Amino acid sequence: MRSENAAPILLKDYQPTPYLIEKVDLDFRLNPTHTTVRSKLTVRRREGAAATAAIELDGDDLKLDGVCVDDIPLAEEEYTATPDRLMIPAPAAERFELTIDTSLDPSKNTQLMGLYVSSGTFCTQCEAEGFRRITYFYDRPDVLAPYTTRMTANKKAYPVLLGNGNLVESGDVTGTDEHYAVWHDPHPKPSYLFALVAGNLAHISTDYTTSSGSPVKLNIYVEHGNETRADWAMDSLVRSMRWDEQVFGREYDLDVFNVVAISDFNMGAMENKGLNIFNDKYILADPDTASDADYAGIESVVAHEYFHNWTGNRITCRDWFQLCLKEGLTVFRDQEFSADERSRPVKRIADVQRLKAAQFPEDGGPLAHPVRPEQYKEINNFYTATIYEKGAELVRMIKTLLGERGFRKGMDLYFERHDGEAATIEDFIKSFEDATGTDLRHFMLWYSQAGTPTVTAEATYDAQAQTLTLTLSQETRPTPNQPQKKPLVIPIRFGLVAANGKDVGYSKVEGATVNADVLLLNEAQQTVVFHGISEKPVPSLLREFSAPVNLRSNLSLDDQLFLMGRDSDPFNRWQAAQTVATRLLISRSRGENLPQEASFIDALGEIAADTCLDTAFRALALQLPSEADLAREIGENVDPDAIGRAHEDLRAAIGQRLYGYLRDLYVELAPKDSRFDPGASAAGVRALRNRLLGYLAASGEAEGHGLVKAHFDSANNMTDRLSALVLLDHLNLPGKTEALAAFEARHKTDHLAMDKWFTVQATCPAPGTLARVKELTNHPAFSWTNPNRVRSVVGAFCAGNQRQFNAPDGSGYDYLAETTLQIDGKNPQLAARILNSFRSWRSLEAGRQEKAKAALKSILDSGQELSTDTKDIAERCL
Ligand code: 0A1
Ligand code: ZN
Repeated sequence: MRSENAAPILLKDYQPTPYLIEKVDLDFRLNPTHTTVRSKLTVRRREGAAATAAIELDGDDLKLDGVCVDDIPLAEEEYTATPDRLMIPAPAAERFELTIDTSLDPSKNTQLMGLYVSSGTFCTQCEAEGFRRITYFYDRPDVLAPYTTRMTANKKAYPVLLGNGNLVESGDVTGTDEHYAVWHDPHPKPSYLFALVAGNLAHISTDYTTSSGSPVKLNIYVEHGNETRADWAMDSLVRSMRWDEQVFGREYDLDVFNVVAISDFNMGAMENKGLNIFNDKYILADPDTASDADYAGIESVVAHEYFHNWTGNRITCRDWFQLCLKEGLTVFRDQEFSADERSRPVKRIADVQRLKAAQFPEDGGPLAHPVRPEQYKEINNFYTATIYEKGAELVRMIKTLLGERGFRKGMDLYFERHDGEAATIEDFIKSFEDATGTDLRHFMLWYSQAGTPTVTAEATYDAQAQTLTLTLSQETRPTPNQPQKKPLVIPIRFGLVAANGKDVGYSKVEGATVNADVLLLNEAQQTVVFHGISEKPVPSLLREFSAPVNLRSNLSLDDQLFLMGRDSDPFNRWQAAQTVATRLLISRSRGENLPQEASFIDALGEIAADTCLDTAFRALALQLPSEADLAREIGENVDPDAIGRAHEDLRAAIGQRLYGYLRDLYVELAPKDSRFDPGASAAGVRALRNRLLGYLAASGEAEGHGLVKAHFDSANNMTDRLSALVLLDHLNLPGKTEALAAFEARHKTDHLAMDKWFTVQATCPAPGTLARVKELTNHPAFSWTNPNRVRSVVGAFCAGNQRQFNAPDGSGYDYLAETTLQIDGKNPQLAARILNSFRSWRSLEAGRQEKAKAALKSILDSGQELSTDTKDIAERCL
């Protein structure tokens, strides 16, 4: 485990390596407890580098068995080796072959970085710095080389041997029970994209032909018996490949594309060249075990990893500070893919919900950092919502600023210029500037300035002058290391909505640049006047959520109710409903009821029944902001119990006022036959029906409670079964115990379904949940070494249970501190990630703040040696 007290790594210190690696040849002899690796590197001194320059390679926990230069073993005094460094002072030749032998014990690798064993299968994870746990190397993204990988393993135990690139040779090792395979990847790549897999796996295959006619074999490898559960992932892969050809003009570039599902994985999936490795959660699906959210998640993660082939692999990052270059861009691409495959407004709402739930709190707390950070202590801690989701928002804003055609021209130029290179954000932005002749210098500030801007808008209408004046201002609060903030370029998509719901035109505008329906706010304060407006409109601002900002406006609740019913932009209809609900809920949490509540509930009823709207959209519009959303909106002195009560009360009020109406709609929407269709429109109907059921359950009506149990008992798919189970458990409805037992009995051998059963219980808002969480960690299906299990119990409790994690006695905080310490010794990445649940502690009321702070301190003061990952998060949180 890395646990050094190192100084931070700084962007401004970037230096290229003095040597280049022209070619990498790896030879693995795979054995679970003793694997040997021979790495032969063709090394050349970089032009201009001093002849005296040492070659200094990275390692992590390595055991060196020998080093040769041009096949001659080096004597011990000719190099220095520690587990984390290999240094050869000034090699005499300009070009030479360096051979390094290391040996590993993959069975003991609990960090799941480097080479490890998951359910008997050898697999690797090298991003960001895992390759150095296999062999000494320049383990950094700007050192690119073609790789050849040879693997030898027992044929019976490991019949499948996979590597990057194309298979060039395979066969039996005569006279032994072993076989071998040689894979060659001709595309130069950095070490973080290296991968191998060896195991006894089943697979499904499809033949794909690229738009220019090249045949590609697509394979998805899973554990035996799971083959049919990979069909949806394969379908998603084929659609992603076609979409990237059509929308970005990007084709696949090898003879084979392999995907492997693994059950022990720290993250979602990994884009290794030609050999993507996935957390099995993002591959396996069938109606009985996967919810609609899982189907959508698989589609987007499969697409994401595939899209990395161009944005990440063909063009990679110069250094890890540029991580958003591949991640923000690839998230943007996968979001656009899902928007095209499903409903664009629904996808946009879901993405914004995720951004606000995950990124806004990060940007507003002690872990805030720029989309392109300037320093880090532990790169693993920078795979964040800011790099990914806010990074995607920046790409989306570039598209909004340049328009569809300008954006595509810029992307084409970026691919043309930088293919085969390790690039920077400057290179990316320059491609757009050069392709369109636009100056994006001011836009660069979005990459370097952390924090979520708050945009304030005040509208006043002058009937006599027929003008609408918008007074706009922006402010970004200080974040760690950035006390002073500058005004950003903020594209605000807008419309001025007349009483009939149509956007009104205007004759001219003063005070801001407006291109079509996009207004540019680029100063701290701007007064914008629209002329020639004959009736008082209601401004609909930030349509489609055109910038990642908090918008505050002087629109009344009645104006918001109007937009909720009439805006032509579906995103802002949803947003208006959220804004009204937020105000009602916050008032309720302070013991006041606003008079607009009844109108709001009636407006929800209208949306519920409006068949002109997409069903998935109706389901989203009927969803109240979460308890966490409300805590974020309140921002300080937060009392999660008061928020929880307000939430429960408003749900009950909606259920009661609309009971008969929603029940009839619920009955009307019942599926006509029992066939399961995972497509977006059938999923939309399920989402709406389950939302209605939620209100019927919250109403307190005995009939509603009965419907929930019947819904559970008759469910023929996971979405319906799980929705009903959540209601039974969280509202403590009759039938809860039987339902939990029935679910467990049905799914006890399926770890992904059991994760849902764990999470339902861990997120129950009732007192007693922490005790239940502790019990669940002793359940036979639970394991402390599997990240999915830990996240489904501990992670779900800490990140998804506002009331019980934040229990006023501090018990939730103490539990998180203890479990972090317990996990840290085995899997630092996992420990650090769950510790992120402390990131908003400063916004709580004083009593809870004190308890949270003490728990955080207890981690640093425990006397236990901490990983760099956990120490970094704990220190920054404090
Ligand atoms: N590049 C991957 C994310 C990823 C990062 C680090 C990992 O190490 C455990 C694994 C995966 C992606 O964006 O999908
Ligand atoms: Zn990614």
